[in-house]
Amino acid sequence: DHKHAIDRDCTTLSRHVLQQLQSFSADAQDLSALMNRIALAGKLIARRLTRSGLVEEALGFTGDTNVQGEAVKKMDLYANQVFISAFEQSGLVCRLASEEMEKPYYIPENCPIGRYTLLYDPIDGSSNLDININVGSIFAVRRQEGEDLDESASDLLQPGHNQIAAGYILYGPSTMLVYSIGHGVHAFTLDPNLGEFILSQENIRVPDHGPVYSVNEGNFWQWDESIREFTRYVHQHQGYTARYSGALVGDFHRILLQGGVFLYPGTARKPEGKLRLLYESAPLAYLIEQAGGRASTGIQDILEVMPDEIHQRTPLIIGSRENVALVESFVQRDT
Ligand code: AHM
Ligand code: MG
Repeated sequence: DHKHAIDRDCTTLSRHVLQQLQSFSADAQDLSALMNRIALAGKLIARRLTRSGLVEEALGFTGDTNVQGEAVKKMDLYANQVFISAFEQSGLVCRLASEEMEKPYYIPENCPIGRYTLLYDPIDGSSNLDININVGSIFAVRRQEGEDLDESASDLLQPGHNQIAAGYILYGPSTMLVYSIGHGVHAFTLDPNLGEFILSQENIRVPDHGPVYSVNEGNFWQWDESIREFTRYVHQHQGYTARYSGALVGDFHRILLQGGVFLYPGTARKPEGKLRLLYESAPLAYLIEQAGGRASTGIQDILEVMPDEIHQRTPLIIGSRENVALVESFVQRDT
């Protein structure tokens, strides 16, 4: 009815954050403001993506390569800058670390009062940009420990358990923001008329088992024998189906909602796989655990991995508890 529809439309993201913390404490206000700024970044990126076929600056490469040696796209750069701009004059975030920046970026006017660090992958799945299919942004918030006066950011080298918020924005047929601040996982859909993220699914639980396995099987001969054995197993048993879009956020979103497993194992060329711990694997691991699922390297929980450096990579096996355990059983058989 009328009242119900109005109530639903009023459950905006910032209101939801406050509701969950049930307080007007400084922390609750901070987290609400943080999520609001992240949402703004998401809206700006979504706006540009919506028209990307028409705007010259939105497609193609810049001609530079990033720290990881990957060709930078114009959209990667734009999105990276949007997150920085969104946090200027916020007094919240002193530091941002992203896939596109070798070293963390400090916002001078927010330091040292900003008590939080934002870790993010501004555009994940960039190879999908030029063909107009799904991409995403991934983020995590950590409390800044100490003063970081020498700008070494060494306090960031902590396991994912230290995250206080994490989530992603999925730029698909609609734009969605999925987040957790340690009280379950919640999804919001951008209403383009309101320009607001409105609650669409609360307390998402990932099924204990799901049919989907999501992995780039083109790497088959690059994998360890244990992962080859796992894929042989799913080929030989009924009830599995393959889905892989080449963009982690979309592939993960499917698994969060419907169950199954996503994996990016190590390869002969990249023994740690491709995905980065601090701003790809750990935020999604935080979400999946909040939803009742699991994330593992094959031998260790992702949230327990102690990073050696900011851009560290890690093998990732993430999704439904039973599916993750099955992959682990193959990996651990060899050890
Ligand atoms: P990116 O952040 O440079 O876009 O790379 C990450 C992406 C993930 O979204 C996706 O899961 C993976 O790379 C796909 O890699 P591949 O093409 O090797 O299957
Ligand atoms: Mg990425």
